[in-house]
Amino acid sequence: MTPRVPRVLTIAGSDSGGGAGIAADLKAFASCGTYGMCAVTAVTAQNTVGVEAVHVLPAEMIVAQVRAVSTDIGVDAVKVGMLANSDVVRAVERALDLVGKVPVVVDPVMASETGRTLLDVPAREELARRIVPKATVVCPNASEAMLLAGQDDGDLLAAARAILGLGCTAVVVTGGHTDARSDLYVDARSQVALAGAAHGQAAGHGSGCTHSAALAAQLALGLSPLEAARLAQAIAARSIENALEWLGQGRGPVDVCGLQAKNKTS
Ligand code: PXL
Repeated sequence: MTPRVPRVLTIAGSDSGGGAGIAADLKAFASCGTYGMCAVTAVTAQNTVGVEAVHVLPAEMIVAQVRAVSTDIGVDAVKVGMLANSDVVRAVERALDLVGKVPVVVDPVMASETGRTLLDVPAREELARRIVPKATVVCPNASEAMLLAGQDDGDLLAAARAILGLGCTAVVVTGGHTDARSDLYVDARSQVALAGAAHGQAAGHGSGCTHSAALAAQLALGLSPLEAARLAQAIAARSIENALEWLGQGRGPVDVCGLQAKNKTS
């Protein structure tokens, strides 16, 4: 029998610079050996320097994209990224009900690395109440974890447990941007520090998207949340090592495909 390729859907924003959002997700899905699909929530006019404009898609258009792929192609796992506002949060809540019972990874994107708000403040509470309970894994970075948990004390373990209390199965607080360099995995029975490799701060636009997309792909491939979190951390770290630092005037994007190595002449 021909082995089937798992089908993974990202519901997220587009980055015209190709570094983050659906561009990062689709590359990560492909590099994991899964088939990628995308339902766009918002279009950003963006480069390595910053976000110049954001256009949020109508709720019905977001639901229609998810309906189109789930009724025909089928979906084995979902990644949720940039949600922009409460209308989008509600549309994605409906869309996830259309997809049915598959693993869902939620990357609670709040802002771009350059500081542009990608989720408005009223929508934070709706994300916590409507989307997080549907998640298999929620993977905030440290500051997103604090905002989602409604804390400001820097206690990442308490924040992870508070997010778990919202109804998801597991939480991975990513540490790639911090000095700790390790991810914190928490589920109902365990808490594990996933030690990560040190990497520079200069490049890495799209590292969070790549991490959460790789995690969704690994769940689609049948790994447990903890195994998927370990592998996604390694994939994200490698993409940062391979970041295209020279691209653009700002923070260069990660590269999950290892393009530079492929283009090297011997
Ligand atoms: O890294 C968070 C993120 C997610 N989604 C989109 C983005 C960014 C960061 O810039 O542009 C579309």
